[in-house]
Amino acid sequence: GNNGAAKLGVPGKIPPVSYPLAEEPNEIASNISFHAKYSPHFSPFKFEPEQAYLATAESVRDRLIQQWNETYLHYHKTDPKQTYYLSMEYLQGRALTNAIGNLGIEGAYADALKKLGNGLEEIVEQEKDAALGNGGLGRLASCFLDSMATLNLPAWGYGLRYRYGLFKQRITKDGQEEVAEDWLEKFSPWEIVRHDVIFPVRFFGHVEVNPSGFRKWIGGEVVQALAYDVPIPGYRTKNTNSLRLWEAKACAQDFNLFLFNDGQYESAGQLHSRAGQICAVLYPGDATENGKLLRLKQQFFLCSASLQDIIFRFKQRKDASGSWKWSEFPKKVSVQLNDTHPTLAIPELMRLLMDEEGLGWDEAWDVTTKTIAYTNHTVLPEALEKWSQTVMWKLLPRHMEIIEEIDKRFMAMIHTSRTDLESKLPSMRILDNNPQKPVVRMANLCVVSSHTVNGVAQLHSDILKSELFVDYVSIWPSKFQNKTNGITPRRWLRFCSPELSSIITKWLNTDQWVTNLDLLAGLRKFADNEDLQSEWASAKMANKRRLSQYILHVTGATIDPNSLFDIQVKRIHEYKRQLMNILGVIYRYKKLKEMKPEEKRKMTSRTVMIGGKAFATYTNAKLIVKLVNDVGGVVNTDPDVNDYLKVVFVPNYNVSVAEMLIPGSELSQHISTAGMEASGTSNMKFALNGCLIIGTLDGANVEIREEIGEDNFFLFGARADEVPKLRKDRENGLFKPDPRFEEAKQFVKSGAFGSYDYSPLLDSLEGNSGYGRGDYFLVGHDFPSYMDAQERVDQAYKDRKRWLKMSIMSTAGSGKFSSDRTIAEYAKEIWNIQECNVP
Ligand code: B1H
Repeated sequence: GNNGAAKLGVPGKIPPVSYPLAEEPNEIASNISFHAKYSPHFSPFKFEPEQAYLATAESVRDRLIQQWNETYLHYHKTDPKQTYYLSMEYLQGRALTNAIGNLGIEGAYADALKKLGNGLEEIVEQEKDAALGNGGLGRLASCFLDSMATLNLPAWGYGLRYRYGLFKQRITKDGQEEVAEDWLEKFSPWEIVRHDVIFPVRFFGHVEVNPSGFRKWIGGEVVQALAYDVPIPGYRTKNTNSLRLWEAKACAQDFNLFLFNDGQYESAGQLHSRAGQICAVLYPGDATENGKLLRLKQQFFLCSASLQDIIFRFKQRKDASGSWKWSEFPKKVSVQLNDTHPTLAIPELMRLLMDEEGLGWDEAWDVTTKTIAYTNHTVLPEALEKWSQTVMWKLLPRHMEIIEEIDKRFMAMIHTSRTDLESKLPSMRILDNNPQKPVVRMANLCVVSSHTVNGVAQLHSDILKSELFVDYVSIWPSKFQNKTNGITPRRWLRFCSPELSSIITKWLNTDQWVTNLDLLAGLRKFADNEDLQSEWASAKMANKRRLSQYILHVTGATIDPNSLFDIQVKRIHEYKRQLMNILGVIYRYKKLKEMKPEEKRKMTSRTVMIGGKAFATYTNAKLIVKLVNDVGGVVNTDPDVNDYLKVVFVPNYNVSVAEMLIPGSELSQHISTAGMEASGTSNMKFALNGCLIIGTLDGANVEIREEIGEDNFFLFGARADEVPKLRKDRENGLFKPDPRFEEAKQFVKSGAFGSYDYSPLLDSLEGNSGYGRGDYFLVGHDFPSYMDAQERVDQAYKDRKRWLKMSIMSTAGSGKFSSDRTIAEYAKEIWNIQECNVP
């Protein structure tokens, strides 16, 4: 055990440095040149965009480090309660524009780069996305980090430093191909390796019981967790928090020199290569669980390293007696679990408190349950984590003992004080002892062991209380909360659409909306104003042109900025119903082909863009990608329809692609089967950018529609509470398909888009019942109302004034969806932390 984090690294202990942080463009330019010359990444004789980006980033990093050190010291001195956000995923995207923007030095840096012969806009394109996440859950974590820093909250993010993040998507003639994405290939300037912060993490081994009954986990394999800190600046505040990412490392003593000298090179380095596997790659599943041992190792690695670090920091704050009281721990520490992926923090905290610190069960349980809170992000059964007990006993024998004990005590509580729930116990228990495949139900462990459980949108939180966790609600009615998701207005409006931002600032006569998004409501009274409308339209047009250029560049497709830009971008999943979108497009295409020229001329011209990644083994998701590409191939080369319809598959959707697409969007589709999308967060980003939504009453759509007004939302489809009956009706042969739906499917079957075998997709829409068959996602049921809503979209778009008004009303009604609001609610109602402003 090497607990080398003993030194704090207080910046004040370092002798003063003469290194001014430049303010003025000439100084900044010289600072950038300094890095180009002395930070040894490239030859000093070359200063092309790549070198310019890295040197600029390093110059910005100097400022971040300055603020970050001050923040760390201030938190250390004032010792407030702190929050630790544990997440297996962070979808950070690019950092440069965000850092410069949050620091408020955009202008000076742009000028400095101009002096050096570069444009800020070009060099930011050099940065690779940090894609250490899959989709909404990971991006939410990143938006939360931005808000926590901006609100001056003493908070840390903890995650893993994956060598390879989410795969890069290539589109070939066979559809999606996955390629490893090497985001660290040429060094990341945004992380600071902390050789002074390193903790041992154990796997396997066994439990030893000493004569006094004291239990201890020993043996097995030990890897080291080494910290990398990513500074997270708040917007126009000194507070700069940390995202601490762990990397797994073997120790030098694990390298077998004897074997190496004997020529057995692979065996010699075996422990090193096993340690290297832990952080090698992000698990790319988005809503499916797949019981991989390596994934469980990753989860435990995150939990153990983070808790050791948290406890280490807690112990540094000794009281007057030179010691600490464990009962004080929940007054200094709050831990938030981002879904069940870091559930092992529960038994690990219990173990550390009991076996390492000597607390008894009751005391340890009290500390643990007062410290930990859990956010649920999905009700999809296949995404609810269940780990094999056999695997867990092998990998984490002591933790399994603790989990068994939690399960036993939970049952005892039911038997003594809630006999009315005894019949529910089999599904409420943490252990599912089904002899075929005994598993641990991670969500149940979280509910039983957390002080607070929250869903991510009102509808989702209601479903948690009435369905998934219904039986627990009567035991702990006040444990369950809602925290509707949010997005950071910095990245998702201020920086990604400077054009629209200036107009908003001008009409609100303040830029305070960037940190107080409710102020956007002030735009409502100008929604009919012709001057605002025309400025609004030109900003949107500028963004549409920029997007058209991008689409041309990445796909070769020419699209018309005067057409309606209709976008659906998100992970490809059957419940998100990209299939309904493309079937609607197919129907539209067929009708256009049948129309006479004068009929066609009355049609609203559309460019439909669809993008998203499919999980590599998710057959139907990959088929959807293929179908969209094939439809595009036919439609875009058909001169009969080209003035009225284009279909583009946007490859490799990620955070920076989103920053290009969303500002240029006019209509976006959020069309999941009601009850299945927990919240959605891109819906908020689109609405904030004045994009209208066509959507179902699902997730946060419900609240968005409430805020922006039902007249400004194209609603269709079944409600969540109708879904079970509709599925039953279907089983009972009561479903009559709409002729438009039949026609669209038939057109695909006829080979209009090539001879590729789409039958698994089309078959999923047929038959009687079951997940993946019998149209479980109700595409057929919702299709007619979807097409009617699309008809309303076409009509609305023809009335330019009406459309612009709706667009302004969307932005004006988006105030609630700032992650600043979400985080302020977590801070007050779950974490009980206060702001801690760095002077
Ligand atoms: C969400 C996930 C998820 N919910 C399993 N659940 C994963 C599940 O790697 N895995 O195994 C990864 C991710 N992701 C999303 O969370 C919801 O679908 C969205 O509706 C929601 O907006 C988002 C943030 O709350």
